[in-house]
Amino acid sequence: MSAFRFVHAADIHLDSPLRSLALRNPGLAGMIGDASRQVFIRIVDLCIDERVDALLLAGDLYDGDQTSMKTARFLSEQMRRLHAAGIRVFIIRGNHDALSKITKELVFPDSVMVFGGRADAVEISRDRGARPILVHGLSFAKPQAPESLLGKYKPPVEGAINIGLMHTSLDGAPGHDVYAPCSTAQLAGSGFRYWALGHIHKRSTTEGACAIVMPGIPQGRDVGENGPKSVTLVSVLDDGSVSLDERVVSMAQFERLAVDASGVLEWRELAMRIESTIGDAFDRSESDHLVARVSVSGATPLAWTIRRDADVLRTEAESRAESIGNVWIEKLDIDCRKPSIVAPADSADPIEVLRRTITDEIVASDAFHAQAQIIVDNLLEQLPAECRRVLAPDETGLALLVGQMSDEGSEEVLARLAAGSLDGAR
Ligand SMILES: [Mn+2]
Repeated sequence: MSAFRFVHAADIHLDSPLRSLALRNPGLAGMIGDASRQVFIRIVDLCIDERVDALLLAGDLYDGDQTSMKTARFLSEQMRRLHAAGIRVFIIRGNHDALSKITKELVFPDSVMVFGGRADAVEISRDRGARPILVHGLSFAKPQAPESLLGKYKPPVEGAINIGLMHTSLDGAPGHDVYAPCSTAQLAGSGFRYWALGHIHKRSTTEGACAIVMPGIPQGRDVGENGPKSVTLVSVLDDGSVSLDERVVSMAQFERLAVDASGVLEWRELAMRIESTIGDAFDRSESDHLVARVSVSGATPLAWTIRRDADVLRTEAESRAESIGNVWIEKLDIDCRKPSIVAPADSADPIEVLRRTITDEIVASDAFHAQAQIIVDNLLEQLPAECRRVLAPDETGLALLVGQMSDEGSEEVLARLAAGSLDGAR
């Protein structure tokens, strides 16, 4: 039985501008900046290595309409590689590249089909006796598509295997713009065998009489697009059976990593916990590079020192990441607190005596409250109204804020006094 095999990818966002976070580290910025191209080369390599019949690109191949001629030249080169290997390419435009001049002006080899703003269907030429296969597509003509595009597609050809490319936000997610909305139930009932979707950057698949695949972005661009990223290698047999094979292609994967600093007494120990956390994550990573957002939290006597020397800790984490190799620290967040010490009420430790004085006599006093209130009022006055509303939504909120600031302030003063003895631990 003859098989029709293709790679389905979407949302390549070629040469997508960097999001601010990666810019701090020029090496990281360079790697991520180049990643969308490297990943596209990998997708083309995969097509050639697997000797597939076609590559389907379901929208947002470019990030915007201001794409440079360098991007155009790069893309032409990759299209020529596919052409030389006898692999057809089917492209639709999405909301990001609806207006892109490149897809309109570039002359691609005739093995590359860019669908226009009116639905079309192309029959694949196959061996004699093989079941007919049609590839349907429709591009966004404008960056907006508030209504479903499903009704605009040509009806599926009966007896044939119909494959459709569509850029859609599906049922949509609250708070996100709607693009060519339609439900998976509507797609499933369309009579198509496979829907090659694009737009949502997170992978999802529905199998059954109609396979509906959203491959997701093949290279994450920030920590919001975390984890390994992939394309789908699809095989369709004449009996209508479809098999999906997810192939990871991401160069770098973003991950949020939590480091538990609970009970850590020495700086060295903390650095080791960070190193083992990122080392384990790198071992699990399916991409060449790991870009980590590290959050250090927990109760430790080092809490104050960690906060004071956050830059030193970041440098420490970066150098450990560098020694592992191909690991990058995108950001280091700190949320450590001092362990609550339950000292006997009659403890003679001078810091404990001071703590009792601060909490029981000073912070609890009306005079302190009146003074704190004046300081907070002065500070609030200097803030924009929207910040004031967040910090002190109402009178109770303000009282809570003052209480919380007083507690944190007291802890910090006490930590400063206690920290002297621990500084040597670094
Ligand atoms: Mn899109």
